[in-house]
Amino acid sequence: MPLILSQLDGFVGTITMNHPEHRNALSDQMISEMFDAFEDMRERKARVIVLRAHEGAKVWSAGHDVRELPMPGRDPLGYDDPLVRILREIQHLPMPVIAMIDSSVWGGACDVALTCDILIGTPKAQFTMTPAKIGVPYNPSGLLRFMNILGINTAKEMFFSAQPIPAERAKQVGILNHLVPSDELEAFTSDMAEKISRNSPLSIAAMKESFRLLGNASPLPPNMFERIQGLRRKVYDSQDYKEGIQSFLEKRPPVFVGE
Ligand code: YXS
Repeated sequence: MPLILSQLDGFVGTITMNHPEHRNALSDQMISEMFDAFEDMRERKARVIVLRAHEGAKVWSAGHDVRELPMPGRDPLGYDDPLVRILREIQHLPMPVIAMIDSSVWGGACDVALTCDILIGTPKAQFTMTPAKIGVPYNPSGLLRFMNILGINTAKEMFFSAQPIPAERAKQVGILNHLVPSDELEAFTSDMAEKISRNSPLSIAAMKESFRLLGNASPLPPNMFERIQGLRRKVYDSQDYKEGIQSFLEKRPPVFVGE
C-alpha cells in the first residue's frame, strides 16, 4: 500500500501521508514517495500543494522514523539524510505548499510543517520538538528556521523543554497562519489554495525563491560552522544519543548521563 497518496484537481495538488500504523513516521520509504509526489506535481504544473495526513489521523506525523536513526558516529541529520532532503525539496518547489494540520506533529515533522509556506491548523494541532528527548543535536539550518519563525527565546523553549506547543499558542508564536475549527479546516484550506492557484505562478515562484534566499541570507563564517559541527559531533557520538534511540525502541523513558 502506498505511504503517500496524491491527486491534482485543476491547479491544486493534495499530498496525503498515509501510514497510520506508524503514525506517519517519516521513514526513508515515506520520504522517497513524498519526494516523487512533489516532483510529479511540479511536472504537472500544480500551482499550490496541500500537504496533509490521512482522514481521521491521530497524528499528523510522528517525525523522523526513530528506527532509521543512525547509531552513534554518524550525523543523524546530515545534508543527504532523507528528512533534510525533503525539507530542501519543499523550499525549492516553485509553488507554495500549505500544511493542513488537525492533530499532533512531532520532531522532524515540525520542521517539515514549518518549512511549508502556509500552515493552517485546528485546536487539535500541537507541535513538539523532540531532539533533546532523543539525544539528537539538531542541525544549524533547522535551528535557524525555528529562530527565524518563532524568535530565539520561543525556539529555545521548544527545543530545550521538548514539550508540546498547543494550537492557540502555536498561532500566537507564528507557527500557524490560521487556527480554524476542525469542521471548517478542509473548506478553509481549499479556499486558500484556490485563491493562490488563480494568481500568477511566475510571480509567486519568483517571490517564493526570493523569500528563501533572503531568509537564509545570514552568512555563517566557516569557522563558526565548523564549531557548530564540532559541538554536534560530540552529541551524536555520545552514549546519550544511543540511549535516546534505545529507550524509544524499548518503549521506556530515556536515562541520560550527560556523556
Ligand atoms: O511498536 P509498533 O510497531 O506498533 O509501532 C508504534 C510506534 O513504534 C510507531 N512510531 C514510530 N516509529 C518510528 N519512528 C517514530 N517517530 C514513531 N512514532 C510512532 O508507531 C506505532 C504506534 O505508536 P504508538 O503506540 O506510540 O502510538 P500512540 O498513538 O500511542 O502515540 C503516538 C505518538 C506520536 C505520541 C507516539 O508514537 C510517539 O511519541 N512517537 C514518537 C514521537 C517522537 O518522539 N518523534 C521524534 C522522532 S526523532 C526526530 O523526528 C528527529 C530526529 S528530532 O528528534 O531531532 O526532531
